[in-house]
Amino acid sequence: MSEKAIVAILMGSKSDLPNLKGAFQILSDFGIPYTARVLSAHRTPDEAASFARDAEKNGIKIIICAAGMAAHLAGVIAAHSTLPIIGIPMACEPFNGLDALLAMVQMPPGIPVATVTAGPPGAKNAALLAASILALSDSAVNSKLKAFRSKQTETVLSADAALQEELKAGKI
Ligand code: RP5
Repeated sequence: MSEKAIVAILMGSKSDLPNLKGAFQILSDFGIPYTARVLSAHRTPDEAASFARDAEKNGIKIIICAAGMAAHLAGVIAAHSTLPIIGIPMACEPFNGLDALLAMVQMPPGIPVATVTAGPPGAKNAALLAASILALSDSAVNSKLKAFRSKQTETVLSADAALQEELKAGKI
């Protein structure tokens, strides 16, 4: 995206990127300018802290952080910024994301991280949550969010209608 980014997606490793495609897609679909960085709480602690400290003055409004294992990225970013921070636990072996979920969700009172579920579904919800926050003050994003919900409802209702037809026809 060339427009000035207002959402930043941080990932603890480039290996997280394939699981984050849904977040990029939703931000693109909603016309929300974003940027992305590989920054690690453990492997690049200084760069991660400095990104967090400068984010607000650089025009970032929301930071999404994806990390696996001992997933401290979202918490460290939240420690250095008062922007809304959304955490996505990544599923890694051997504990499949439960480790990252607990590391991310168990923030001490005073430094919140809005943690979504692990993996690709969490990535989509992180972007939708960012859109909901932005929709409070951006009517274009608000309209897109409402259209997204309507379309989703239609998709489920048409799947239900198809299921009823299959039941009636004795196919199930
Ligand atoms: C975390 O460790 C990353 O966010 C990633 O989910 C996990 C494994 O990283 P790599 O060893 O693949 O770089 O910090």
